[in-house]
Amino acid sequence: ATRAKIAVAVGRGARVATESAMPSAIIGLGSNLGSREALLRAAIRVLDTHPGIEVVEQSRLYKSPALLPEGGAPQPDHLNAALRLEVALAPRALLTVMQRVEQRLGRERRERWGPRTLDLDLLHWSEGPVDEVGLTVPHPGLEARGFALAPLLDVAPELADRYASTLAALRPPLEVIPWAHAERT
Ligand code: A4P
Ligand code: MG
Repeated sequence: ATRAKIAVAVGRGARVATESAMPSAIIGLGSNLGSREALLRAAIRVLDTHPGIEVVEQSRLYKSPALLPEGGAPQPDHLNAALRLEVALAPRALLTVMQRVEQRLGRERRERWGPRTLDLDLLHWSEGPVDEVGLTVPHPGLEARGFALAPLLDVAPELADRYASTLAALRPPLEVIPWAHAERT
C-alpha cells in the first residue's frame, strides 16, 4: 500500500504519515512445502495491497534445514525471510490479516510444527511488547531461532544490540540465497 493510502486509513486529522510516525512491525515468513519462494513473494504482494500495510523493507532470503520437534519425521528445508512493515492497524488486526494471507495462499494446518506452505509470524512490534491471548510479541520462539533472527536483523538494524550476540551464539545453519533463484538450487 502507498503512504497516501495509509494516511487515509489512520483517518482525518492524523498527521501526515512519515516513516517515524507509523508503528512498524517486523514479520517473519517461512515456507517448506510447494513453490516456496513463489509463496513468500505472493505473501509479500498480498500484504502490500492491504490499505493499512506498507512493506518498507525486505530481508535477504535464507535456506535452512527444518528445525524439528523431538523425534519428528524429516521435512524439506525451509526458506525464511522477514519484512519491515509500516502499519495503521493494531497488532491483533495485523495478525488477523497475516492469518488470512496464510489461508488464502493455501496453508494446510494439520499439525503444529508440520510442513507448511506458508507461515507468517509477528516477530517484533515497534510500540513495545504485546501479551494477549493468542498473541505474544516479541514472538516467543524468536531468541532460539536463527532462521528468524537473521532476516529480522537484515530489516531491523536498530535491534542488533538486543539480538546480534544471541544470533552469533546460535551459529545457525543458514544459507543466503539470491531472491528469484531459490527454486533452482
Ligand atoms: N501466536 C501467538 N503469538 C504469535 C505471534 N507473535 N505471531 C499464536 C504469530 N502467531 C502468534 O500459530 C499458532 C498460534 O500462535 C496462532 O493461532 C497465534 O494465535 P501457528 O502459526 O498456527 O502454529 P505454528 O506456526 O505451527 O507454531 P509456531 O509455534 O508459531 O511455530 P513456528 O514458530 O512458526 O515454527 N525450521 C526452519 N528452518 N524454519 C522455519 O521457519 N518453522 C517452524 C515453525 C519449525 N521449524 C522451522 C521453521
Ligand atoms: Mg507460526
